[in-house]
Amino acid sequence: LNRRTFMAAAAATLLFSSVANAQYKDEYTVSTVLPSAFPWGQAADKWVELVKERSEGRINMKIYSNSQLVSGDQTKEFSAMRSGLIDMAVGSTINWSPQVPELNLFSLPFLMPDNAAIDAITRGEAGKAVFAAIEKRGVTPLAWGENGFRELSNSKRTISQPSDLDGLKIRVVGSPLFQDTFTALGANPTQMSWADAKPALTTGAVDGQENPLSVFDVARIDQVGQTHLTLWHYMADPLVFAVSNRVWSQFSPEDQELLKQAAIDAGQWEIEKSRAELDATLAAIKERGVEVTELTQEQHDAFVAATQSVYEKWTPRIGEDLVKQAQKAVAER
Ligand code: X2X
Repeated sequence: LNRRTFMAAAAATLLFSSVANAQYKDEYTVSTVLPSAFPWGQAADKWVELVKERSEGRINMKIYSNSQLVSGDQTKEFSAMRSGLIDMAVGSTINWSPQVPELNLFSLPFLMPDNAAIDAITRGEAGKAVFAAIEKRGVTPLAWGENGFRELSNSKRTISQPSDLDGLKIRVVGSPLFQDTFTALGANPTQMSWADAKPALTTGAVDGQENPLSVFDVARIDQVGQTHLTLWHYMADPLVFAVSNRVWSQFSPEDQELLKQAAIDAGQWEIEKSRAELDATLAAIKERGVEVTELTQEQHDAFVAATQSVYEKWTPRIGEDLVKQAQKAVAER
């Protein structure tokens, strides 16, 4: 061996061994808001299980639910992942929207009338643009899941038109967009974490809340006086399976692919499962005596008209092109 060949071989060996021995953590943290009793938690469980199986135990992930890694403040989850405090998460677009304004897209009232509309956005160009926006802010998105269409409940009265919301105190989630939606409808919105929501409903500090039927059902929201439920399908929050960029770059390309495919499979599984369970969930809720209101077309249109100001204010923040792209995808679904 001449000297030059030797040096090249040594460098190659060094490079190879540094990749092959890349120090993986014994365990990766996965943050969720909702635990295993909910479809959301089950999505994370499935991801962890598939990764463990397919990596033959090389990659281990541990779920920390109830936003415990961010002391219950779900709106801090994205920042914690970006800074590497959390390795991975299955998170709601709502909770990450304070850091990724593009995620407010899904919260625009009545943008997505049905499941096909959600899919048209997430599986199309708009979905890609949203993923690019997440990535740009330090987190690698891998796949979509679903929390579900968020329906409105309250302890006071039947809600079938915007004026029925007049003065009602409604607990809302993370993004200021929700303040605007409920203010436009004449309600009195209060932003609080999921951890604080049930106590606030119990004491009557708030009159109402909005969440998917699966959450209403499993969390037994009917037991804290929420006896009126309006199926208005005003928005749905997709879930995103994601990894902190700091952690992502430490995985070999093969393991990145493994993590991604497992997330795609877990997401698909969870989306199908939670959609399939919806009818039974609604039946169970009715069985418990909750008054369920469905809107006529005319009533629905009144809610759409009453929330137009949200589009005017938020379209520039989300991005004009992205909103148009999404609306086109929905129209052509
Ligand atoms: O806080 C909520 O309402 C929940 C559980 O649905 C979310 O994290 C968006």
